[in-house]
Amino acid sequence: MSQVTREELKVAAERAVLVHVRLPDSYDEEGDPFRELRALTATAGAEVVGELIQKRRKPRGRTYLGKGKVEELAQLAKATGATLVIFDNDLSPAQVRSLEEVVERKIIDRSELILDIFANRATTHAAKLQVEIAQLEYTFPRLRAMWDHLGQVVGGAPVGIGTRGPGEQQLEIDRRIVQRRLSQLKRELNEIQARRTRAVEQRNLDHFTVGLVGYTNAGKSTLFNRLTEGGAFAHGKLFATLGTRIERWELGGGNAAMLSDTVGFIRDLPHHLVASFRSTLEETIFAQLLILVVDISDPAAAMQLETVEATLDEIGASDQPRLLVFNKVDQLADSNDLLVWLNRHPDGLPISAARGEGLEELTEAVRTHALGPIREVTFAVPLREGETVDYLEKRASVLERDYDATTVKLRVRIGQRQVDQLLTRGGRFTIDGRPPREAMAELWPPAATPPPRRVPLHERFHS
Ligand SMILES: Nc1nc2c(ncn2[C@@H]2O[C@H](COP(=O)(O)OP(=O)(O)OP(=O)(O)O)[C@@H](O)[C@H]2O)c(=O)[nH]1
Ligand SMILES: [Mg+2]
Repeated sequence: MSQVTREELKVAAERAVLVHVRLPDSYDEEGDPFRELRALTATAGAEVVGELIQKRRKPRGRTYLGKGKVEELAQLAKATGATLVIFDNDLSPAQVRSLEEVVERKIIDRSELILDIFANRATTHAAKLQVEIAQLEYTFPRLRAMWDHLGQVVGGAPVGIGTRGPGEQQLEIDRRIVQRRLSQLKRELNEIQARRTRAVEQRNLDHFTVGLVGYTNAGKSTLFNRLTEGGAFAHGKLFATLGTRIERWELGGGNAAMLSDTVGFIRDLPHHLVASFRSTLEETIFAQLLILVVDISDPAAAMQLETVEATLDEIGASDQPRLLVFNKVDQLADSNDLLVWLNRHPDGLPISAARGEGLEELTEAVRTHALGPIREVTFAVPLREGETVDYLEKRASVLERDYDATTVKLRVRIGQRQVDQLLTRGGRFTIDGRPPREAMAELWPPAATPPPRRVPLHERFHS
């Protein structure tokens, strides 16, 4: 590719040909196999000038595509004035090199494209660190392959998709320096990670915590903003959110939860990216309740839900109760679609985050989770236990009050988790005339509500 100069690789000038190789086990997007890749390409800021598809039983070793198809690709790239070819499939560094030799264009794969988007979006120190690690591990070997035979490209850092971001100054330097840089970054990230783990554990003690999770573009940030007036960045582009935001969510009746919004998931999320984004994800996925947001107006919604569930399991967030939310019901092409979804998941809650519909039901469902099973009981509290009386008056619904000189008796409807909280705070009282633990064992028999399995976070992540 002797004629390519750095000037032609400018971001704004990036013109991309998309390639999709359909393998027997690859995800089959009905009708339009390029839909998601096109959206990712647009998010990265490139223009799609051509598309090429091939069905194969397995990838061809050296070039992934068949021999004839590679030629076809080279011609298509030339005819359309493409500067870049983006594969929907992941390529090995050797495949990138072989393809670039024939096609004479920069070749990147889906993982690199996603990394590039992350690199552009990263604003916080932690996010930049995480992206740089992933880039050094994934993109660097591929860039070396490319620059090796692009020997005439001189000076400065490479530009264009797949080469941008916080790691760009490092990409042209020696492998040994890269290794050193990597260990330094990882050390720094480990420190952040340990600090965050402690913060998450503390928050889970102090509050009821709820995490929003879902495929990218499902509407998590829009919902977050609705519920908390939180001001998260919501946008019709993929990966609008890269950091985690946490805000207070008023559940009514004096109860609140801490709600967090984080990075969206995507199918085939690059392995290195998942690894390095763990500490960001951790703030959300280890909340006491997860809200899974699905955009059911998306034709690929079923695959997206599957991806989210698989990713959660993979990263160790499989213990928390989950609440399924069907978002964007206002945008459904066919209202029967909602019935189909409800049929499959009778517990799913239909909402429209954009229009603010269904949010009361959602809040109610979360309140039920936060409070635990409700019972009607009589508390006897010494009057000097002002805090306990205060808590009951504000947080439980009081049905009757009966004061004498030293004690107040309150008939209340109260949730198991609230009584737990009172005990954790060291409150002294009786329930139905008995010591609280004894009364609780009967009111909420352990068999009916198994205690959540509590594996310390650092054991799940830092083993
Ligand atoms: N029609 C409709 N559009 C919605 C609804 N909720 C969100 N959107 C739109 O969907 C797009 C994505 O919304 P976000 O809230 O940014 O999605 P997200 O899940 O936070 O996305 P990431 O941060 O990329 O993971 C935006 O253009 C929103 O306006 C809804 O209920 N109905
Ligand atoms: Mg978001």
